[in-house]
Amino acid sequence: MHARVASAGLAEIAEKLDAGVRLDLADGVRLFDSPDLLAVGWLANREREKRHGGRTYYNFNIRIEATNVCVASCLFCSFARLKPGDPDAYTLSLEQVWDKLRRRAHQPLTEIHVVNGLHPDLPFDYYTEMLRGFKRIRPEIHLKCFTAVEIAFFADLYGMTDEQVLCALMAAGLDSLPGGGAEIFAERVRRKIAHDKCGTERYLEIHRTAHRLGMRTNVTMLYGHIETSEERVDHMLRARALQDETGGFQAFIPLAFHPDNNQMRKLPAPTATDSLRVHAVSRLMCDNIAHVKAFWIATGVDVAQIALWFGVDDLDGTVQEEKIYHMAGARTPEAMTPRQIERLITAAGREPVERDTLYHVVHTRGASPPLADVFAP
Ligand code: V47
Repeated sequence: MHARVASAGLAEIAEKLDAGVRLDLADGVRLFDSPDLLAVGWLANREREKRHGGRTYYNFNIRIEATNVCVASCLFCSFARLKPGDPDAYTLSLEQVWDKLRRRAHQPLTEIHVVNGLHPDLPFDYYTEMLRGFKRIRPEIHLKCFTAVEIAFFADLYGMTDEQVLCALMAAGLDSLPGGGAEIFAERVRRKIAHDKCGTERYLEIHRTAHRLGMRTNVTMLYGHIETSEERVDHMLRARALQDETGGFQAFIPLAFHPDNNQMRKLPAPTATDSLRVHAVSRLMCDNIAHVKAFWIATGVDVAQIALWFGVDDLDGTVQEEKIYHMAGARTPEAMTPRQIERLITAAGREPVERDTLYHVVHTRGASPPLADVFAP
């Protein structure tokens, strides 16, 4: 074991990891409390390299937010507008939504990621037709659309079960679910920051059902607001427990809270070291979830790049036209080209791999030698 890990008081945790013994809540909290960020990162990097070596995934995707009209009033949200008539409220017509894809006919996209507000007045057909239209225009593109919170909302609004909603959307072309809407699973926090949308049990149940129906999904965690270290670790453990049951999660995605223009604007944004630590602890706790993704729009590009040595093996995608974070103060670009993403990864001493949504390799460029020891503190 590295001396630094021992002097950081993390020897017992390193031994557990060596022996394949799972970390528990107290271990996770210790990882958050340890003053030595590099020691925590070293452990996370070791787990990352065991699974992926230096490989770092990204995908060529677009984000479409078809409406920001939303009946929920989450304290962290700067994107939602409560009523269709509000000055900044918008709802795109299906033609406008499809045009976003048509305009990118020249791009070798492999994924469309759709997240919307919870609009009270649209018919269910709006969503099924949206998916059918995407498949008509580009049948080969993977559709990762609608969070579990949206699925629960559709079920309640249209008088269907969660499973019926999922099946109808799958019949229209849905391929997987994104991980949004998880926020923090602990009831204390969820009651405060997201009191009027689907609760933790239902979020997890919808992912369970999606997995049973054969879809893969992601799971997120919104960090850096009012949650404690214990609540962060509890969140990771609840995701891990469902993964033990189903194996359907592909990636765990920590999302850095952005405080501009929302009801928690008095809180400071999480710092760079907090972000690095959250990603590292996620890698260590979620031992059964293959990928830990840094959403560079949320962390900032620089932190996302450094996180490649703190447990992260995935940088999400080219994204394009992101609104949720930019309305909350993100100063990151709205898109990166595959070349820019690859340059970031290569400059970090990692090996870029373009993947599709299901982590099939699309392209590998410039394999580099094993890098396990480069990071030894
Ligand atoms: O659930 C909203 C978050 C999420 C803010 O599955 C905010 O591949 C920070 O889930 N500050 C939606 N975060 C985005 C999302 C996502 C992103 C990237 C990849 C994937 C994936 C999913 O955005 C929401 C919420 O947790 N969010 N407002 C804010 N002010």
